Amino acid sequence: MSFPLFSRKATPSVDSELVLQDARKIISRQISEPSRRSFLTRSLSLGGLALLSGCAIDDNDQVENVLMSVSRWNDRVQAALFNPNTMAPTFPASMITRPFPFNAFYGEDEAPEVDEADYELSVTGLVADKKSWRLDELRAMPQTDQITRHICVEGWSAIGRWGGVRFSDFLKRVGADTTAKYVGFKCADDYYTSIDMPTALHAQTQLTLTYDGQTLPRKYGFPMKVRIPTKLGYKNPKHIESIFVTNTYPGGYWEDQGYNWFGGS
Ligand SMILES: Nc1nc2c(c(=O)[nH]1)N[C@H]1C(S)=C(S)[C@@H](COP(=O)(O)O)O[C@H]1N2
Ligand SMILES: [Mo]
Repeated sequence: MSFPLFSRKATPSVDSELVLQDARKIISRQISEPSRRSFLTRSLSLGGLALLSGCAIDDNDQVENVLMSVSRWNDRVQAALFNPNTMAPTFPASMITRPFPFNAFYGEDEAPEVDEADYELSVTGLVADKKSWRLDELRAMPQTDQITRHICVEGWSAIGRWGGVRFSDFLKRVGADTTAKYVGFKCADDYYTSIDMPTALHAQTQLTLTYDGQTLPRKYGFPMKVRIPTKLGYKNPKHIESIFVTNTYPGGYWEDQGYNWFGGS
């Protein structure tokens, strides 16, 4: 995938204008409100970048650190701008993308095969009820439905229909400490990611059990995924085996390789 801010440059010396261009790009990509965006990108200077990161920009290692700290700074800006009452757009059934694309860090035939009979979702960390969940117990909870757009940073987006349990209902049911900072996810394919608590409690964040009215197919994350239409594709974990609530930053598979952690869409 191409995430310009984190592309490694072959040249040993640093072109400060390029660093700034990259930083401006990531900021404008991640801040959707036009006036704030143009203010932030116009006012960003190399000195400002150095100030944000607390270090001088004179070699490539430093640049990596600076870019990483710009990304963490971006997390804070995005968290501050996130409005829990703003809904992601929804669409009519006629606009559903068929076939819906598959994506993972491997090919489609390598998607994990999880056996429903053996499946147990573990729920740990800052929750009152640490019991494990079976699929039929999740199906017995009140279900919701959404037709929303999934946006992948690799350059595609698609509209799909997902059904399942409102994630805030689930968090309440397990007695999650909703003042905690993070909810983390571990998946059957060694993928992992984490989200901020306000996003976990957002009305459209869904513990997803169906795709297009059918049991969630293997390629789209059987037995369970979490659908978060306010976030980019890589923050929508499939094949989830464990959910935990924590105040310790859990990172993520792509986030630990430089993708922005907040990852708002
Ligand atoms: N477990 C798991 N979840 C994952 C991924 C993955 O590789 N493994 N890839 C992410 C990325 S980058 C995208 S775009 C979406 C793709 O979901 P889809 O196959 O339903 O389109 O899954 C996300 N969740
Ligand atoms: Mo993606």
